[in-house]
Parts: sequence; structure tokens; C-alpha cells
Amino acid sequence: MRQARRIAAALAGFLAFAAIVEPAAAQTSINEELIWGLNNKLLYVAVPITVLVEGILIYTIWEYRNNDEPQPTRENRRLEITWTVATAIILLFVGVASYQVLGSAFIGGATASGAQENVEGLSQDYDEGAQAPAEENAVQIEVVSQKYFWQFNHMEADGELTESDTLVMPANTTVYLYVTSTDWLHAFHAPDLALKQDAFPGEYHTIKTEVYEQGTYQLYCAEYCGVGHSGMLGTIEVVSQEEYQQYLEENADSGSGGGNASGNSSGNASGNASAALAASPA
Ligand SMILES: [Cu+2]
Repeated sequence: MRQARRIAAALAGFLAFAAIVEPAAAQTSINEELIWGLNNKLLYVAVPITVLVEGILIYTIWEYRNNDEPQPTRENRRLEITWTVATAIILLFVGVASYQVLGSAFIGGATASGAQENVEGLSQDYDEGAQAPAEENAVQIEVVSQKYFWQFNHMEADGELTESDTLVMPANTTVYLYVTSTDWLHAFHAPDLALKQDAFPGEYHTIKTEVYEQGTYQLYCAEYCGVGHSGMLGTIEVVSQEEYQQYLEENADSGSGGGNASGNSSGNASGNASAALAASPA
């Protein structure tokens, strides 16, 4: 039974190692980082277990292939205790690792966690599910879906700024997206940023994200919503914080001086933005 104990000890050591190792690959957003981090941690557990189980199976088949007088297995309490404890350790690890990710506001918690707070500047006459940011410099953008397009309402803009089909947002900034629908079910889905959220009429659902990589990302509707569903696409342009401020200033439909500002430097700004997009590895 020394062998069984050695296997259990090796497994426990491996789990402890997996818990502290972080994946090194570059991630586009904190949401993607969390999801792939959990995926990798669970793989660290699943691969050795698969190898162990398949190894014992193949060994047993080979070793006893010519056994003409098989004997029934006798009770082995140590072995039973060993595999019970090992399984408990594995389940505990999977539970803790999953809870750290699923309980995060970036993955599942922005709407579910915390008290409801009033969010100013939403276009609909309800605000259920819209979660006010805890961070001071967070950017708030309302995402309104309808047959068959997306509208983005930039709530920080000094005046009205609603854009269709292109969502511009800053990199390395906490962004809250308030997703809703004015007709029926749609779903906001940006796979490269690991963002997905159903859009429901009559309520908001809050996506919390922070994107690391500037660039252009594809937005899809991921809920079959009618004949125009396949064309219900959008573009997400992630720019630097300065470019985002410039975008707000130039495009906001404010009462005073708005026309002047957009006349001055819109060509300049779009040139900057596209240069940044071209430079980043999309
Ligand atoms: Cu759709």
C-alpha cells in the first residue's frame, strides 16, 4: 500500500502546483484570462487522472490476459480510504478554483452580486439589472439590441452619443456594458474577448470587462432572433484611453461648441485610431 500512498501524495503535490501556476499566454481581456485560467487548472487535474486510470486499465488487461483462475478482490480498507481522500481533494480543488472564477464580477457577478444601484443615463424607462460601477474611472456604455442591429449609448459623453453597429471602447479600463433589448431575445457575443450575455426586453444585464489588447473584434448576435439574425453583426473597436476621450469629445451631440470640435480634428482622430489598430496584432 506504500504505492497507493505515494500516488495520493503525488496527486496532492500536483494539485498544489497547479493552483499556483498561471498560464503564460497573452490574453485579450480579463474575462478571457479568467476563463482560460480555469480551463488550464482543470486540465492539470484531468490529464494526470486520465493517464493514471488508463494506465492501470491497460496494465491490468495485459498482466492478467492469460489468467485462467481469476480470484475475487478482497477488501482493502487502506486502498478505499486512499481513493476517497484523493477524490475529496480533487473535488475541493475543482470547487475552489471554479468558485474563484464564477463568483467574479467579470464572469458571473456583475448583475448577481451586490445591491441594485441607480444607473444614470439609460435610454429605457427601467433599470433593473444595471449595476453601477464600484470603480471611479469605469466607463459605462448601454447596449440596446433590436431586430437586427446594435446601438451603443456612451453614457460618459458630454451630450448624446449613440452609435449603431460599432462599439468603441478604451483598453485597460474597467468597462460596464448594460445589455438590453427593445423587442425580444438577442445575445451580445464577442468570442475573441470572451464576452457573452443574453439581451432581454424589460431588464438589463451588466457585463463587466477590461480589455488588454487594442484592436478590432467581431460582435455577433448569439440568439436566433429572426430572418435578419445572421446579419446582426457589429464591430468592437478597442482604442487607447486618449483616443476614447477624443472619440467622445468629437462625436457627442452636445449643445455648446460640439460642431466646432468635430470640425477641427475628426480626420486627425480617425487617422490615429486606424494607425493604432493596424499596429496591434489583431
Ligand atoms: Cu439575433
